[in-house]
Amino acid sequence: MRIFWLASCTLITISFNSLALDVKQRFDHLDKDKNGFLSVQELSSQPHLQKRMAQWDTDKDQQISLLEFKHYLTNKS
Ligand SMILES: [Ca+2]
Ligand SMILES: [Ca+2]
Repeated sequence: MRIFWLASCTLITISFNSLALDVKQRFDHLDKDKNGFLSVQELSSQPHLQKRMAQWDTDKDQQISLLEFKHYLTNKS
């Protein structure tokens, strides 16, 4: 039973890590000037996010940070 529990924990950790990696890869791909933030221009290939930027730009710096991007990917409906 304990082994089963450990195995599921490991699986959850692995899938969580791959999701995090996927987010980072997508973010880096969009961050053309590699400044660590996505500007409105850089979001031109993501019209859905670009349109809702005000909603996801929670610190209102007019850019999407990795954290904000992650929130968008995990919460968008
Ligand atoms: Ca950028
Ligand atoms: Ca922001």
